[in-house]
Amino acid sequence: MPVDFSGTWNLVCSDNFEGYMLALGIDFATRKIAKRLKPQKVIEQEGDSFSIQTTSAFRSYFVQFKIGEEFEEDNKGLDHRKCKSVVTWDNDKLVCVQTGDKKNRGWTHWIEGDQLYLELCCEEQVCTQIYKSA
Ligand code: VLZ
Repeated sequence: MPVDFSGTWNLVCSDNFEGYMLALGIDFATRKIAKRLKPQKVIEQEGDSFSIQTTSAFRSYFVQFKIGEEFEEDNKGLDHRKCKSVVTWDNDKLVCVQTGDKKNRGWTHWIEGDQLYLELCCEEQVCTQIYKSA
């Protein structure tokens, strides 16, 4: 039985989101607003199918995928760079590799205790976020 990420999750802490946004080339004004946000994630997991809705007061982002199936991401509302993404399991971690103009771009989700973790990577920057069940 794989881990179940399904649920509604609220951000409780975030480290180096600023560095991640800088690596993505997000402008100063947007970063200023974005770093204060407390996004909520609604994750739906059914077998190999996932959807992740990230909502905030400022911008929101939706992604849908199946494990092992490459899909195109537009990163609309974020940096708008298109990339080819694929999500796979690494033991109990959900690992997304986002291939495009930016090196080492991707994210990893895992659960520890009652917390949902998210590591966002771009180039040399790593942002770590922790979410708690709503
Ligand atoms: O999450 O890649 O859960 O897409 C934050 C919106 C969304 C705030 C960040 C506005 C998406 C920021 C992070 C404006 C620059 C992400 C994946 C993993 C699913």
